[in-house]
Amino acid sequence: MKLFVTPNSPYARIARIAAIEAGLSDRIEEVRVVNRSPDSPLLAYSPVCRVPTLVAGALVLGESRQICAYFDDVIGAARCFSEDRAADWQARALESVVTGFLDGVAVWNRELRREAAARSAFLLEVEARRAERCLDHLEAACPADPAAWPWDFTRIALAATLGVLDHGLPDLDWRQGRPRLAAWSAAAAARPSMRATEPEVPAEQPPA
Ligand SMILES: N[C@@H](CCC(=O)N[C@@H](CS)C(=O)NCC(=O)O)C(=O)O
Repeated sequence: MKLFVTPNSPYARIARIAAIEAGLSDRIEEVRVVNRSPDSPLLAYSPVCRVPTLVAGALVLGESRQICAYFDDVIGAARCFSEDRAADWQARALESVVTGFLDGVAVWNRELRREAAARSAFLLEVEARRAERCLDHLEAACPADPAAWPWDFTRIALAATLGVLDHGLPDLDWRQGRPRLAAWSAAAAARPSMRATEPEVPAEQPPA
């Protein structure tokens, strides 16, 4: 299998973490691409041309969530989604907060990487407020014991999102007043899969 990634994409990081946690590293060739490059090798597979994209034989699968589900359901190697999840709407509700948080942070981070004159102050304000609301919601949902949260798609996506804040928006003191989330994040960051996928590009360079 080929997994198309960039080193700095939080979405690609979700799939990379899930692959490592599932013990699939030996079966997956990570192909690094440059987003929006007119000669990206990913264009040969996907008209969408975003990372992550998984190529497994004739299957070309985009979307981090779909790729994690493939590792669970088809490869049978991951536990990104619990088996009784079908009826667990509270779990789905939390997942939807996390993925919305990630989408907002990705927009915010991308906007900050534009030249100062091209940035939209309105967009930056909207995303800053969305992030603060999501962080407060997640602090309230976070258990006192970090180990009480399973390491699943929702939590992997949350860890990747907090990684963007730490890497791309280092002046945002998101841990202030959020001790549970801070403790959970510290525990998550220590996992080998998290350490192996830390963003590599310095924050001042354009995101990949
Ligand atoms: N919903 C998608 C989002 C993927 C995404 O937006 N990836 C970005 C990198 S962070 C990308 O490939 N952008 C390239 C482009 O838009 O051309 C997922 O969960 O995988």
